[in-house]
Formats: sequence, C-alpha cells, structure tokens
Amino acid sequence: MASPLENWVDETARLTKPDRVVYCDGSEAEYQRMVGEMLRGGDSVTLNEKTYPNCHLHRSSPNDVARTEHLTFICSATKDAAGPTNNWMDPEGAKNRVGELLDGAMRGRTMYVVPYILGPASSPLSKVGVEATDSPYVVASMRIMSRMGKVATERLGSSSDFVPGLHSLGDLDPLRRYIVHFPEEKLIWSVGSGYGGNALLGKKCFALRIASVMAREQGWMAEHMLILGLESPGGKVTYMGAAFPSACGKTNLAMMVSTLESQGYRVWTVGDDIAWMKIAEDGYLHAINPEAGFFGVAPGTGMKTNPNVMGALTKNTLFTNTAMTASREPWWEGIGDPPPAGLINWKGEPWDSSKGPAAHPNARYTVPANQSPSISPQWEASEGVPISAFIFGGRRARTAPLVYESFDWQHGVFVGATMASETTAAATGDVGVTRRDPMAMLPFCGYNMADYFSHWLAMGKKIPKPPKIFHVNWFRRDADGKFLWPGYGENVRVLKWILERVEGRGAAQETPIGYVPAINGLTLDGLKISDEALRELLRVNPEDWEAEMDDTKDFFTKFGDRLPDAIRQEHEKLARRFQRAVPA
Ligand code: OXD
Ligand code: MN
Repeated sequence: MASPLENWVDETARLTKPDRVVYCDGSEAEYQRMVGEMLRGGDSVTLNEKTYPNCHLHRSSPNDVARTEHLTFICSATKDAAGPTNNWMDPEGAKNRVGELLDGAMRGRTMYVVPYILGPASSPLSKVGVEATDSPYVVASMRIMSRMGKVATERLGSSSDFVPGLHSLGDLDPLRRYIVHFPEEKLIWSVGSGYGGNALLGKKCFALRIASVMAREQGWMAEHMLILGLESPGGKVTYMGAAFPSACGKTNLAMMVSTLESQGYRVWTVGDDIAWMKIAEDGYLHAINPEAGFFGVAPGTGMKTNPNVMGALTKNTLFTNTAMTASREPWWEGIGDPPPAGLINWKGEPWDSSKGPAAHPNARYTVPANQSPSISPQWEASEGVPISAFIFGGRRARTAPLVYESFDWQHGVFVGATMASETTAAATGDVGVTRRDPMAMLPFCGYNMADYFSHWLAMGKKIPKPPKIFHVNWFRRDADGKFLWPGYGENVRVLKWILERVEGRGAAQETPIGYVPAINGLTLDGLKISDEALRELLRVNPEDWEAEMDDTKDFFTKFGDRLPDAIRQEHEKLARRFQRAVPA
C-alpha cells in the first residue's frame, strides 16, 4: 500500500506534471548533482576552489531578491482567523487561483521530493516536513538548512505526520507569485519565486507560520528568535532567546565574539533565527533550533561585525546575490576591504560605483551551523536548552533605551507586542520606515495576532520558571545622527547585565517603562563612552513615549475586541506611570 507521503507526491505530480520525480536522500553526492544542475542552468558559478572550497554563488532573478510579504497569504477558513495583519484568501479561492498556476508548472522539469526534519534528528520537539520543488538551488539550500533526506524519511516511516509544501519556480513573474499557507490543513504552496523565505519552505512558511498555529493548538511556542548561551566565569551557561526583526543583527548577536572574554564571558550559538520552545519537567521553557544552517544577510558582515561567521563561510557555503572578485571570491559592502578592481556585481555584470551596491543589500550566505566556532556543544541537545531570558529589540533611532527589563511576564508581553523597528532590505518595500512588528512576528504569525498575544499571556501562566523579559536597542542615535552605542562584541556588556538581573543582581533604576541599568550598572571598563552618551542611551523621554503610546494605541485598534484585556490594561498602566513620574 502506498504511504501517505507517496500519495501526496502522486497527487502533487498529477497537478504539476513534471517529467520525472526524484526522492532526495540528502547525500553529499546528491548535493554535488544539484550544484551541477545549478551550474548548467547558468545562474550559478563555482567560487575559488583554493580559498572557498565547495562554495558557489547563485544569482537569483533581479525581480526575486527578498521575501514578498504582499504576495504571502494565510488561507484560514475565516478572515478573522488570519487577523488584520495578514493577507487573507479563502482556502478554496486560493486553491483555485494558485492551483491554476501550479497546473503543469513542472512540465519539462524534475520534481525533487525533499523530506526534512526541523530540529535535531533525535529530539521529540522536532517535526518532519516534505518539500516538493523544481529548483535544484532550493534542494541544495534545504540540505544546508535542515536535516534532509534519508534521516527524515526514516523518522517519518509510514506516518502521515508531516507538513507538505509544494514549491515551483513557475515563470518567476511577480504577477504570478504567491506564497500561500493553509493553517487548518497544515499545507504550504509557493509559486513564482526561487528566493529564500519564499522558496525554502521549511524556514518561514513551516517553522514559523504553520508552526505558530501548531504551537498554539498544542501549547508550545514557535518564535522568530535566536538562541544563545552566555557563559559566565566558572563555566555556567545561561540561555537566552532574542526576537529582532529581519536583518537587525540576530545572527551577529548569536555568534558574537565577546569583548569580555578575558573576564570569563563568552557567547555560544544555538540558533540565529527561529526557536521552538516547550515547557520541560524542570519547569523551564526549553528551546531547540529547528534549523541546521544560517541563512544570513551578507552586506555589513565582516571581521569586525561577525568574525565567527566570516571564518565559517570559507567552505561548503552557498552565496546568493553577492558580488564576486576577479579571483572568484565573494565580496559585499561592509566585508572590510574596499571594492577590488574587476568586481562583478550581483547581477553578473562588471561593476563600477555608478551602478549602486555591488552586492544586493539582501544578499545572503547559506552555511552549515556546525561550521561556526561559536556553535554550542548543546545545539543539538534533544531536550533543548532552558531559557532564562527573552530579549525583544528593534532598530530605533530614538525612544527605546539601550536596555530595559519588564516588570513581570504580562508587562513583558506588552513590551513584545508594542515592538517597532525601522524596515530593512530583507523584505520587498520601503527601507527605513518605522513599523510595528510585535515579537518580530508580524510577517510570520500564521493566525490572528490578537490571539497570538493571548497565547503568550496563557503560556506565562503555565511556565513554572518563566524567562524574564527584556528589550534592547543597539541603534539609538545622538542629535547628529551618530550611533551612541558601539554594538557587536560590546553588546555582551548588556547581556551581562541581563544575566545579573536574571540572577537577582545587577544595579537598576525604575522608570515608567521598566528597569534600566543604574548609571553604574553596566560593566563599561575598557570602553570609551562619555557619561553624556550613557545617560542619553538610558534616557526615557516622556515626550517620545507619549507619541509612542499614541502609535501603539492606533496599532492595537486594528484588533478590535479580540485584543486581550491584559494588553489594554498594560497600556493604561504605562500611561499612569508616566503621569505619576511627570505630574502635570
Ligand atoms: C530571514 C528573514 O531571512 O527574517 O531570516 O527575512
Ligand atoms: Mn528571520
């Protein structure tokens, strides 16, 4: 009898009509075959085999360089279930509209069936997905980003417990591009894009949008969070999860080389983008990283900002839309060297400065996680790692101080729900516009965000030892527009304060928005920072916060009666605390 997987593959092949169907085994030989296909396709090249062994550069279609949020839909039974922050199509309408585009889309092509595990192969928290795709680049990327092939087929056996995802490049026309999710059915369809989160269906589509729905149904959490371990003197490691919007430095923080290493503080990487978390018997929320690789933003990454990843990506790495030097090495803005002569830009053309950036601002590297020297010995622990702190953050030129601690879980959920950030190149659209991005999940929550806030509030009541909740902002600027905080490896000073607060230490002062470090609370030895800059970094300016509260109120209005009362109450409490602090 055919297995549920074979039945789904047959059904998918009847729709897309490929010339052949290949089940992937995840072997190195298969990876090399995929690379061979990519090279034959003409949009990929092999990089310098001496300095970048087994590394390749792929150039995506110039109209297909970032996630397209406006073409991404949650197709739940009702519009209300998707909520006001998601695009919605009714499931039947979506099946018809996208089904038409998928009908015969793989004629003349091979359909690769990619079984994969999200999470460590042995972990009970992990889940199986299967992606059917006509893109060898997607197959190669999935092999780096997940535990793919035989290991997943074996875990699945004859079970129907997998999330199916159908992906076709279609004709790459943005007018015929859709990324649609069916949360009730736990099904994903994507057509018309070969890029990142639109096409690697294990990442944003399954590990966040579909998984967030599963997590709510099953009482766990699927979050857009890095996971790091902060080692302190004596060797104890405290784990933290941090949610920042796309391209706001999650990878750099997760892989940071600490400037306090000589004092015994060191950062270990468990994950850089997604955390799946479940309450464990010890009362802590335990996190696994569902991914096996890093799909990081290349521009701005260099020896100064992320030496660990720079060391990691000199072998077995797939680059996308970076520039290439005359000696066939990858290059991008911010790598640390000036543009060398003979540079080829991300479109494959000879570059000069009149042509804009040589690498696309959302150019990426896809690298196996275990190549990073910072990878935690616990990164594949089947029981996950216990989380002691959550850190929310974004890019804010003003308003948010360097770091603050919420008063309690409910207030922390409010802090996450009111997160905002200036937009980046990770998604198509304007860059630098401040937008509300609750828990960095705005583009990734597979259901109504008001219900998502309720889920967070409910989890807080169930976790015996809940993480403390903090907010950080590395991006505050002075009146001249200069960054006030050096960032990168110096961020360990903030993590150290967070650790001290988790342990019931750490000097703090109370403000209406929460606890900020006391003026002598941060370890600043060896760092040149003026008292004035420090005060500005920690300042809570009532005028800025008044505007902030108006804006969050407007944002919350979208959710109508579905917004949990607790969120409304926190808003009122915040206003009252400001009134008390600044009497009229
Ligand atoms: C990512 C994103 O690629 O958030 O991780 O866009
Ligand atoms: Mn991300």
